Amino acid sequence: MEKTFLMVKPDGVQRNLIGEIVSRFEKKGFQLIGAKLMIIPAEVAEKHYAEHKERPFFGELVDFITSGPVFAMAWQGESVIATARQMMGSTNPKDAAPGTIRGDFGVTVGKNIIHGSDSPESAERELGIFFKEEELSEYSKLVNEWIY
Ligand code: DAT
Ligand code: MG
Repeated sequence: MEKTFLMVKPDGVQRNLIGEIVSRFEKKGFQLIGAKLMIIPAEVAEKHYAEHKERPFFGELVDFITSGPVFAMAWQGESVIATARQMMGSTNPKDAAPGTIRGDFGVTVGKNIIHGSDSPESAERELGIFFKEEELSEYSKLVNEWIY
């Protein structure tokens, strides 16, 4: 089953949106297989966002993501990578559709509430950065028979 890495950013944690965000993915039918509240060390943030190293906002992005605890999560489900991105909405909340997480709760691109892996390659890479193998729980849920 496909897995993805999702993370409530420091703004989402401070704004008490962890429960709301977890609830959306649970209600959708995806399965939580790992989670932790953590303050990201700067080196880990730089590694996570390495693809943006040359962008003018890189410094701000690293400062922001390390500015307070994040809620890092591993989720599992059919097409969870692409579907979670749709549920998050566009990167800039001003372009994100109502009903999406960024559309409902964000205002500016710098504080857009949630991160989600954008491809199978980045999901594998990011899950590897944030979780050890033994921190992910493989388990079956009876409700899956009513989803799949
Ligand atoms: P996404 O988070 O939707 O995958 P991304 O990978 O292009 O978007 O960028 C990573 C984060 O960097 C994004 O969530 C917010 C920040 N960011 C992106 N573009 C920005 C910009 N033009 N100015 C400031 N921050 C930006
Ligand atoms: Mg991205």
